Amino acid sequence: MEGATTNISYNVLDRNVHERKLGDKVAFYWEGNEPGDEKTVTYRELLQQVCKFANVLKSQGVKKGDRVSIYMPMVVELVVAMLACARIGAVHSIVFAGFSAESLCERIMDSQCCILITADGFYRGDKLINLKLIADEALQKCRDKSFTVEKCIMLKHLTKEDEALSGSVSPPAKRACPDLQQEKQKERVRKVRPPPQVPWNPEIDMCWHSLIGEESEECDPVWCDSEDPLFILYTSGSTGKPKGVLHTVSGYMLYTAATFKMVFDYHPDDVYWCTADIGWITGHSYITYGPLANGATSVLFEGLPTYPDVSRMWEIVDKYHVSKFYTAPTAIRLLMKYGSEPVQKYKRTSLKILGTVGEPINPEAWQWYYSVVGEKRCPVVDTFWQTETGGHVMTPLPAATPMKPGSATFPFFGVVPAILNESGEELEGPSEGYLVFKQPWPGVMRTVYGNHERFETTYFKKFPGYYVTGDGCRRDKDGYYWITGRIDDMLNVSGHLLSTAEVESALVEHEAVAEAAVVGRPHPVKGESLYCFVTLNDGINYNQKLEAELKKQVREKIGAIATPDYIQNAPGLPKTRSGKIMRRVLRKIACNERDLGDVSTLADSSVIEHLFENRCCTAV
Ligand code: 7RM
Repeated sequence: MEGATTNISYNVLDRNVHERKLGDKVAFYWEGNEPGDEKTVTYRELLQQVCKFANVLKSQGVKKGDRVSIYMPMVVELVVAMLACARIGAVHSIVFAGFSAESLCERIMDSQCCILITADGFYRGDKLINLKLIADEALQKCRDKSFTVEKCIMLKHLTKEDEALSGSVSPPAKRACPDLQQEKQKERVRKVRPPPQVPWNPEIDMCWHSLIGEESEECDPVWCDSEDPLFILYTSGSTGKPKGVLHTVSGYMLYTAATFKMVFDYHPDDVYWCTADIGWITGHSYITYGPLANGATSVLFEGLPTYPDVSRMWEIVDKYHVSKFYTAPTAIRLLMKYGSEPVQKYKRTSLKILGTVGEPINPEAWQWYYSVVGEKRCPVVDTFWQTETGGHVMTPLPAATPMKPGSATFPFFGVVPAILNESGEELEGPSEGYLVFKQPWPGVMRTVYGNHERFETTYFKKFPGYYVTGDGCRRDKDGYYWITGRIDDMLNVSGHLLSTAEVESALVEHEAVAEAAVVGRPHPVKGESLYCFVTLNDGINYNQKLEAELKKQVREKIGAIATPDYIQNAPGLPKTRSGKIMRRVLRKIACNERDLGDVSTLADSSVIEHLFENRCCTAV
């Protein structure tokens, strides 16, 4: 579509309001961390807010092509900020609000952002995150490395809009008529919660609400070329330096709109809920762009699946009558640990389709999701895709594709997969090897920001003529594709290539096991031996009998070759903030190597020490 012009914010907002007459339709039901803290935003209101904030960005000198760094919690204003960038042709670079100052600094500098948009702070469960404090630390780190960001816009999310901040010189914000019910609710929340620490530098810092108060509710979209950049999103690379994945306007727009519509079988009366954070690609594609392009109504959830209790998800499903629900295997396995009772406390009769993304889902977790959550009424769409692919590339179409638990089934329209062996030969029929794609599709990334060579070497060099996903894959006799996990996570035991997913799945099938992670540990004879970490279900104790049962189970399911050499009881596993198990770190623990490399994406570092202390020294 090169040479064509468009604007994605126009397509997801103006068209819905003016042409499709969806102005009064709810775009988002925002549900806060605290039950009862809620807000509804219609398409018309979203358009107005986006225009106002786009005008703010223009007033601050932001122009087409400029990069804007966004570091915000899961609030409606995060969507507003990203769409405001898109409206004026600026390139957003969202950094997940769980990242450290160091990570934020690295990403700001790599993309040379001219402005940072953040918030005072937010709560995740009981934990206060002082976002502005971290953002300031990041900007200081940038300055120390001779990169200065001169402007920072801060949303007051935990502080009242007209509440003064220490050192603040901003005038009280003008504001619309407050909704009393909402204000009362916020009051309640604020009382029991200590306020965030908000450092303030009047030379740099500006308040979101005082800025928008001045601006008009109209802002013409800036027309962009089809291939103009839309956003940069960082994804971790094998070298430790994150890659700035760059997506462009119209291919990404078309692809997220089409996959959302077909994979979730979108209907106008749906209430759709994707539990991902907008800081990840899943949130970009399937909270913001895909659903809005279809004029859908979504739930935008700020909190945690376990707060205030492990029923929260199902409570929200009933509250908003959610019909399409999209989450990650890690969340399913987490909730599975607590059994079916917290799920069955709620009706869930509105649910029609369940989706998963992020990791291979083990058949055990799939069955629980399908039978307990969906009561065998709802097709499960296991969607395989990557930050790089922009949208779903391997996925069932609900109720049309016969499912196999744990398989992402077949390619989406226009995607042509192949399985290659180590020498780059295409394998036919049932086979296992590298998953590659043979032709581009609209949503594929266009470059690594500022490093096109890295783009070529990472994805196109190993097997010239193919896009290399980096994932292993098996095709069965019926032509179904089974993602076996990242190629670098494969094990080679006595010359047999084993996927970690296979062994983990066999372990999780045992009723005592909630989650498992398997890594290779060098072995003088076998090449690699299997070191398994297992997280047990609530209330179960680890003992030798269980250990023997687990060994037996894997041997029976896969074969003697896969018999675990070591099994370690692991109450917690090292995971990225998006919930993927960091097997690279576990490999180091298995070998007792303390140099863990880059752990900036690690969600909770306290689990590491515990795992080191309880290492298995002798084979089971
Ligand atoms: C959307 C997202 C990409 C990696 C990918 C895979 C793994 C994602 C599935 C999956 C098996 C799935 N983007 N992955 N979805 N593996 N089945 N349905 O997660 O860039 O953060 O990660 O995630 O390894 O390469 S991502």
